[in-house]
Amino acid sequence: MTSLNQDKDLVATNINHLAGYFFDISSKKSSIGIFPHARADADALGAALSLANALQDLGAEVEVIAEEKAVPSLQFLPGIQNMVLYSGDIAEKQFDLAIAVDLNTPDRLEKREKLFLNASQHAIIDHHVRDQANGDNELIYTGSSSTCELVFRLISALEDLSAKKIFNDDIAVLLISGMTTDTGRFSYNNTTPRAFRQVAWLIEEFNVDLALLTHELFERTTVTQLQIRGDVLASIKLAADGRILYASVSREMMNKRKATDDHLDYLSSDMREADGVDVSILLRESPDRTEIHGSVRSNSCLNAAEFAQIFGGGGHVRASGFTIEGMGLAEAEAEVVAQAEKMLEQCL
Ligand SMILES: [Mn+2]
Repeated sequence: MTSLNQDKDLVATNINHLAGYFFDISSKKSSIGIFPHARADADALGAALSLANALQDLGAEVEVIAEEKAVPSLQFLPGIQNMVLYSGDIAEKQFDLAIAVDLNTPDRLEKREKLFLNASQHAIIDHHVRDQANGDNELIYTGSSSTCELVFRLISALEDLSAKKIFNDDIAVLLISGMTTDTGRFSYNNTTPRAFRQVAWLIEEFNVDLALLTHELFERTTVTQLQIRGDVLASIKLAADGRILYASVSREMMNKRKATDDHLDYLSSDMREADGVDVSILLRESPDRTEIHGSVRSNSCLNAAEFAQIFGGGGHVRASGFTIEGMGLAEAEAEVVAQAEKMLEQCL
């Protein structure tokens, strides 16, 4: 797999170009819709809400349009109460500019795809792999730890252009939340020196309660979550002589505990940590049982992004996701595990 979006100088030019464009369109008081991906995480929401805060400051009318209500661990994010939940009422709205954050193909916007495409102009800010060069107003850089790291650079450029202070306490909390989660609290290989520098500066300059942020993002749990995690971990299976660890979560398992999908967050990452495991795979039935959602984590030569692409998904080299339609859980499990075995064998 190649990525055409890793050129450092090109990225700096791209950031300045996009900031100039955002500055112009905001000063015309344009209407801007910002779109995080479905089942938004802290990076997607942190990027969307901080960019909304900044562009509003520059005169734009900005709405963050979400697919669904944010999960409980993200309810503390500043500005989340102003987020608009997508409904049919706004389906025909036409924004002057629609910005996708933390995704690079509009189909990841699910129900909101049409609303996004309906806008007069479009921009994309993302750090996921895409085998296609950046188009106009597209800032896709896989060398960035997170979309929030890119949004930091954009806001910095906007401060230069506008000669005013835009960063504030809320933006600091939002950007730190995105960078902290996407880097696994600065432990994954995607962690960049730049992310450390940005976070250090934000903590220096603004009022950020790091202990509260860490509690909300990583530590808080519920009895339900502990129970469903226990059920899933007790059901894990091994393949490829223990190199693949996988689990499939049926709706019966979820319903028994009254669990929701976000209760399974980070579980595939935890599974990957078992000694000797090269790949972890977590499959779960969608609430309406029409789809199987897969989450893959790799410690090894298996490229998780390439793996997910085979099933129509995508992501990063070590972490990715996909959705399978028209297959039951058992059938999907057999296919996915067979594919992982094949790819592990090939990349030895
Ligand atoms: Mn991200």
